Amino acid sequence: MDDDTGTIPRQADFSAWYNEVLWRAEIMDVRYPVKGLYVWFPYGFGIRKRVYGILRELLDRDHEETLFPLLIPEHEFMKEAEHIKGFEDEVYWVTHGGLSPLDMKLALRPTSETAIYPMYSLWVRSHADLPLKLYQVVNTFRYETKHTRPLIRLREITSFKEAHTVHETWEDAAAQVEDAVARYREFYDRLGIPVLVSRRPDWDKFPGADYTIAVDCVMPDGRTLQIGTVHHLGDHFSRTFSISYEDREGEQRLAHQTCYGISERCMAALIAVHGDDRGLVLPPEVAPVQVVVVPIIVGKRGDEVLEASRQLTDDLAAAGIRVKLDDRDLRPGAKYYHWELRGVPVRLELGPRDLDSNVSTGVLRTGGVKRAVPLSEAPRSVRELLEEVARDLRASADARLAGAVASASSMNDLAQVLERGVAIVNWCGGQPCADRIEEVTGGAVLGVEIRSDLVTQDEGVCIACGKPGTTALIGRSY
Ligand code: A5A
Ligand code: ZN
Repeated sequence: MDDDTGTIPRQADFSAWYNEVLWRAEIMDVRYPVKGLYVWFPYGFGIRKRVYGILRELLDRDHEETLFPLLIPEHEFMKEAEHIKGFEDEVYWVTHGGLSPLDMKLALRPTSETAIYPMYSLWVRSHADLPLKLYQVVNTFRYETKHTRPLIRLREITSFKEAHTVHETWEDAAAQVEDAVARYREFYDRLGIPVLVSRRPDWDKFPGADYTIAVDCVMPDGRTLQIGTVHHLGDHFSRTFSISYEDREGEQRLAHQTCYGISERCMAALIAVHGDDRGLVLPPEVAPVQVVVVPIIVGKRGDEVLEASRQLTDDLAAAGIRVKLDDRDLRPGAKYYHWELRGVPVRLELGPRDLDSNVSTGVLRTGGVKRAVPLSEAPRSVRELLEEVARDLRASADARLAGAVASASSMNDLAQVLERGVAIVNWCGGQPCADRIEEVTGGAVLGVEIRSDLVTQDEGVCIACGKPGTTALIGRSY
């Protein structure tokens, strides 16, 4: 991969920055010859593996992982009317086996409700089987017609984590929705990504849901990205797919369901929210390389420096830190650039002068002063530096989000706020007003019942019609 030095200004042109970083930091190769399909480079996949490790860890507390088929028979896919309406123009169909037309068309799953629920109908018998909480991490296919972008809008989503739960009552399912939202919040906390949570307007909810709670983040250009959704499915699907259970009194009852999903958009958020003009900046927990050791070999003491660098690398590795010794025959500056681009949280430089003081010089990817790392207790000292990077990352992401959210009380205000972020307005809840807001300002109603410390919920008049309204979040979204 080419490794020219030079910065990539993020603020000036976020889209250009994003594409450049995906390529140069070896996250995705966009040259695959099918639109909307992209290839993971091993380095990008190494980050993904750790990010999804966190997601699995959080879900494994009380869910079980499973795996359902990719192909869904047409007659199952076509059962739930709203669901079909929502997805029919996005489905890829398999129509042939070799040269023979299939007698039953098969859908490539755009999501797996209609693959999973016929089986749930067989599995759920009694209240003792509930709650049922399963998830899978799979590829799904959506024939997206909007502009496709790596990790953001894909036609093959490669990392679709979808959970599907079954409960006795509507209230139990509602409680599961809250639980899932809390779990997603925790997931994004671990990645240092601050989020805005809100309830989507009815016309924007998942096809076949009672309501949808969405998790959004704000990208550096001020546009929002939906990075997770949690749906209360009520009994829409349990009616259609006959998912019922015998209650404690021996009565047959319809079950209530939820589902919730996160895709590799979480990787897009990770890259975009933390990155800077030098490239990626990775939270230590998900960095494939947490520390790079760079020997500064000048003059006669090269062997000595190299030997000490090897020892330092071994000590850190033995303590379970993901460390790499960069002993390539390159200028130190070129090595710094290489690892900064790839987001490595801590760099340790070791030269003759460091050696004389029995230290290595620690440099944080998030900036700030250099720190002396005593060679005699390097693992402890480096762990502190890694924690500092995680704290720095979170603090600057929080500050940027706070700077991107502002209230607006007129359409003019709103248009201005939307130029650099998201707006808090009062809105009557009517679709005509949402449409007008979009026409005039380009911003869409993201949601109501916003859950964020940055937003206080109150009553006021609708920004579009002047009738009574409640707090709503407006944004331009990806
Ligand atoms: N069965 C439920 C979980 C479902 O499909 N929900 S969803 O349609 O809202 O998708 C879940 C999440 O996947 C979305 O919140 C969004 O973050 C992500 N997503 C949806 N379409 C995507 C696409 N084409 N490319 C990348 N991510 C996508
Ligand atoms: Zn209104």
